[in-house]
Amino acid sequence: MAILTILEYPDRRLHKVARPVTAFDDRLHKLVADMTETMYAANGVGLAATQVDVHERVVILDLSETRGDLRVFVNPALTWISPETAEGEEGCLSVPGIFDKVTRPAKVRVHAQDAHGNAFELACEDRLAVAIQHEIDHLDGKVFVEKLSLLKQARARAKLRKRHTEEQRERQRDPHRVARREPTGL
Ligand code: GNR
Ligand code: NI
Repeated sequence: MAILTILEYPDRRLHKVARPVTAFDDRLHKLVADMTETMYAANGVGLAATQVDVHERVVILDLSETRGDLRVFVNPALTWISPETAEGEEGCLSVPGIFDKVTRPAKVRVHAQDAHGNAFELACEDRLAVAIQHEIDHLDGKVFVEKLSLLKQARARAKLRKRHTEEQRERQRDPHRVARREPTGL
């Protein structure tokens, strides 16, 4: 297992559209294992392969308190979205330090495969509905800040660029320090 580097907005690679998975092999299982270790290390509730610069349709989620309820979604697709919407506060491991309200369909149904290729369908509401939509957006090259006003998007880019240059300076001073990481809640 390995902890992978999480891409941070603004980074063009976050806007690539991921390809469907066709082989449910050891390589896929290693990707899922590495993504799992990376998500837990970063205190995230979800992670899309896009965020670790792998442009394949793989998502993991763990919304449990105990971090012991991992769900793997390969080739996830929404098969139904509710007409009613809900507003929720979102954060993203690829947009550290930025949290804002996003409006999305309140309930969805998702069709996906597990790591062995077995198909399943899942009805999602509340935080699960928010999280799976957030992750499928990543696979389609979309980051939640793009749902905010253009002013907020510009502010987010400015804040993160500043943060990245500060981190670069800190690394020059101490090349061995580990990056700061905050939990992203949900
Ligand atoms: O850890 C995460 N928390 C979160 C909070 C509100 C809405 C969505 C999320 S997903 C995020 C992890 C992440 O960036 N996944 O892509
Ligand atoms: Ni995210």
